[in-house]
Amino acid sequence: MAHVWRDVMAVLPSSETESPLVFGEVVEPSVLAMLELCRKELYSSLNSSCIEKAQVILDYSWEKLNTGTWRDVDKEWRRVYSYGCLFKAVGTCHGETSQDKVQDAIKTCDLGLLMGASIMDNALQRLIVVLKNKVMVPSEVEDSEQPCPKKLRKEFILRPIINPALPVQRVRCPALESFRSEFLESEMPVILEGIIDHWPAFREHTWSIEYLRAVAGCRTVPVELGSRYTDEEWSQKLLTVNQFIDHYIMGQGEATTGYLAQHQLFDQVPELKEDIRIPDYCCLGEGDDDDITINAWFGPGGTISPLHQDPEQNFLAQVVGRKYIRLYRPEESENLYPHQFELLHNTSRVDVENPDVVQFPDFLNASYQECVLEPGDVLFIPKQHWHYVRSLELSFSVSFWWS
Ligand SMILES: O=C(O)CCC(=O)C(=O)O
Repeated sequence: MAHVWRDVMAVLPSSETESPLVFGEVVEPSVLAMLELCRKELYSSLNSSCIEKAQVILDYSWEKLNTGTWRDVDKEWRRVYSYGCLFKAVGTCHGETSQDKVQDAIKTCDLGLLMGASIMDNALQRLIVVLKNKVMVPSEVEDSEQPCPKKLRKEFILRPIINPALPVQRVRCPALESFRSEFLESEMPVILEGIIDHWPAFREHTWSIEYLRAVAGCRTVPVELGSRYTDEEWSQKLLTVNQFIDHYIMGQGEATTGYLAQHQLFDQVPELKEDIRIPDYCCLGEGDDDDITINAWFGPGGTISPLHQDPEQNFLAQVVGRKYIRLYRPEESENLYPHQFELLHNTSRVDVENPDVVQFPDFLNASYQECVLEPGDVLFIPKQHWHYVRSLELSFSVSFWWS
């Protein structure tokens, strides 16, 4: 793997002095001294000792990131963590490099992107662009390691029977004003048709497993494991997108359900963000585009998001596959038996499609609407509306939370 080091170093300024390390006083002088030493060794190609120091910085700042609530973590510690990741990733690429080393360096950068804060003109993201070009593309890996073609994991998926008396209305490209008066102001769910057909995700870069592998296969992302986040055995794990697809979509021996449900995917993988557009209707909110949270929901058929409510307006855009969705108005909350604990008070205890009517008798009194969301549909879920979601096949949706 020629030129890895040269290309990687090109991401950094050409000399140490061009990248001053400046932190607020919350960061102790000893940590700053360690960072400076680490950087010095990087520029002097003393990579193994630099990696050791970077690891000390990572371990120390990791403690700070995990003390107290995330909101209260000082951003300076997130910057320190990012520097630790950057120096470690660059150091890993010195000398003889292998696919494994490059993959390790990408993972280190991803951890910095997930847990750290932006440093040096987005150096971690720029480093990933360089490293991604050094990783074997999936078809090369497949040709060399996987003689058998893989098939999608087969699930037994219950087909919903939609009650025609309780449908969600469908409207094609309504004008902004009519959307505002008929749906936003009256807090009425609606399926908007034809408003995302122009997304590159449906055209130039049709989203598929192969495409995801190509743009994000080597990227490390947090994955939810378990059928629903309310289950005891539910957990989260860091995996590459390729590992997630192999284990949870292609189902190589995995019985557990895995869901790539996260709000950082589009910041982590800008290629995917370029394939989508913020719906125009979001301009009816108060914030600007930066205030909108964009979430990715990628998983196999049968994935369930338990009945819950969110504090913001939501456009749930369906790109791949279909999803069954049940909606309850906020006034029904009492009939939906929300959890008592603070953390889950926005989530119902009822298993919507298989309710325990002895434990939750009033659930049957709650009126609801339901629909199947098809590729190209966008469901408007007004804020605080309870929603339950089950994917009917391999599915990729994008939701936009806005206020
Ligand atoms: O698609 C899903 O599984 C859940 C979507 C959701 O809960 C949301 O967008 O708020």
